[in-house]
Amino acid sequence: MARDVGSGLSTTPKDLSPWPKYFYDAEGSRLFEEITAQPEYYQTGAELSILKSRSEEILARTRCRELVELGSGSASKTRALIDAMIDANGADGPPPRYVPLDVSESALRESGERLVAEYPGLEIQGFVGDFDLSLGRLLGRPSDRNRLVAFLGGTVGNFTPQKRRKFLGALRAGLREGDRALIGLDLVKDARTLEAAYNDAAGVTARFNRNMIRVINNRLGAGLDPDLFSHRAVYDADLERIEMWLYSEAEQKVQTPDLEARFEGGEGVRTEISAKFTPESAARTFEQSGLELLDIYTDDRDLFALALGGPA
Ligand code: SAH
Ligand code: AVI
Repeated sequence: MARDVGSGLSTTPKDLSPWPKYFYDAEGSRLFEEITAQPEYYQTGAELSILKSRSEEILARTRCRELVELGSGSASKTRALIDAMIDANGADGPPPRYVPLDVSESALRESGERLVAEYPGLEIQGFVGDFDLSLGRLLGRPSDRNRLVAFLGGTVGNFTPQKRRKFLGALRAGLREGDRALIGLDLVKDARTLEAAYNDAAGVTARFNRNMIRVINNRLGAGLDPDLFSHRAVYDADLERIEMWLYSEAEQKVQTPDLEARFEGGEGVRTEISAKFTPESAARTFEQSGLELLDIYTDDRDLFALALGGPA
């Protein structure tokens, strides 16, 4: 982490967006859940509506008995897929299995405990880990079932373009014949709707953004003052992405054995990108990674999409 943060704070402009995982300690996971309940943050409701209306069709079509979920978080939307997987599987063959992976241990434990209680017939094997590093190992586990690998929430948009290609390439390489991938993509739309979603009136996204500074303080002893940072999120229509930034209102210095950095007063650091897709850019993204795009499902307001793919 010291190496990542050190390199992110030594570029001009400062850029921590290649490492969105540093948002998600227990407090970051809690704040993300709070974001999903904000009226401006349309993604969660839109994706849930697609999952509710299409899960049955997706599971009937893919006939998967194992649901692998990357960056599962609270897994609250996943129930639609789990229900459909259980319904689509007759009494024959191995029981359905759910395999979530998340870097946030608290989110994984809480969601796992809830699901164990709710679904007595479901096998659950959760993994705490970083999908940047362990996707190959996760998908390389032996399995006697067709797998549906879900990556919900639009988290694929948080990768830099280079990391996105690498990640989807690794996902493609890990899919076996009969496996499918289901990837949530937030869609391009007017800048006002997008910027409102990342600058909610209650200030929850601002707190989520500042939480990255707290994580850096807690883990690296950086001693930055989170309250000196102001939050801004802007939509770049050319790059089709939201960028979240934090601006230090005063000069601040970090000097630890592992990390040295300095913020000028007014200097910013990009903390997150969140790419938005069109059906065309989604198809291009899949093609570049060797994934065959089988279908794109959208909600009735075309806010969000779920792309279903398989090994090409
Ligand atoms: N899928 C959920 C959560 C999305 S938030 C939803 O749709 O609501 C993004 C999730 O990805 C968080 O739970 C976070 O902890 C996890 N995450 C972020 N970077 C990660 C990484 N490198 N490896 C594993 N999980 C990661
Ligand atoms: C997890 N990810 C898809 C969220 C997003 O919308 O990019 C994270 C987030 N950042 C600010 N608000 C929500």
